[in-house]
Amino acid sequence: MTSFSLEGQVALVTGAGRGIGLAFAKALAAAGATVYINDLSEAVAKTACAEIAAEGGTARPAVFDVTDFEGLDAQVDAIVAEAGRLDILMNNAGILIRAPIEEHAMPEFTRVIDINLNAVYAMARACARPMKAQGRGRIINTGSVMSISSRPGVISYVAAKHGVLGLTRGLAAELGPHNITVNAIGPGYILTEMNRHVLGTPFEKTVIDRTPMARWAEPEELTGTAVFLASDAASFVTGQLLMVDGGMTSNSLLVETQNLGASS
Ligand code: NAP
Ligand code: GCO
Repeated sequence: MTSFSLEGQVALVTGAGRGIGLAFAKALAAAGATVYINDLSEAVAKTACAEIAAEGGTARPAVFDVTDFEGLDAQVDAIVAEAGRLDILMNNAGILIRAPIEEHAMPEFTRVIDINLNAVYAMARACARPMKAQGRGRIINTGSVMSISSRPGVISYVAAKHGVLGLTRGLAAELGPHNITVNAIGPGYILTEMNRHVLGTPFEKTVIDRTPMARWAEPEELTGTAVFLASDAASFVTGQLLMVDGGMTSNSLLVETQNLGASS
């Protein structure tokens, strides 16, 4: 069995009905895990399960709102009762609101923080229980370039994703003695529903100009990092944020201009 194999393991991916979460779920299933697909919609979750089954994988729906904080223990217990274990949690569910601060009132700010940060903690806390009993676990949080940088118009998202980095480090410290690793993946700009509204606007090229690889990425380009962190190959990796951003956060200038002066 290769150290990248997830055979015999059980994973829960939140927000896995589409986009990055669905790509994560498909990759974990392809590596051998039984994957529980969390989404708000039963129909969406079941469709995702059918797609994974069609690819030869095993997936089950897990329909709940990650902000139902009081109900999460029961949701996790139901998965463990059915599957017998829970090895991997991918905290992926998230939303984004793009608005200037004047239009970014507390209800909007709080909703983003609840889903993108508070639910990450609540899910980790609920899943750490069976992982501690098993003596092993993997928690992988979806961060962002906005975990270590910012831009105008997404203030609640920036706050939440910076918080995800802190949670990742804090949970790694708390859970390391229990052989539970906690890491985050920091995607760059990915072609999903979350960004549908900005594609075809000048913002699309703005991103390209600041990305050394000069393009947006597909969700599937994040999945190798997810399988690595979930597998035994990453048994001593914890508390880390792995950026998968085409070089954006390691680059300070507009790509189209940063080569100027190279010949001097
Ligand atoms: P997406 O296509 O909008 O998918 C978000 C998923 O989260 C959907 O399946 C959605 O369910 C689910 N979700 C939202 N609120 C939920 C809740 N309260 N309970 C359970 N599920 C909930 O977005 P995405 O681009 O795949 O983003 C996934 C994650 O990656 C997010 O954490 C996002 O911040 C992060 N990220 C995205 C990018 C990017 O460029 N796209 C870059 C960096 C990080 P429904 O389908 O039912 O709405
Ligand atoms: C935005 C984008 C980003 C990406 C992602 C970048 O409007 O700036 O949606 O926030 O979703 O988080 O890593």
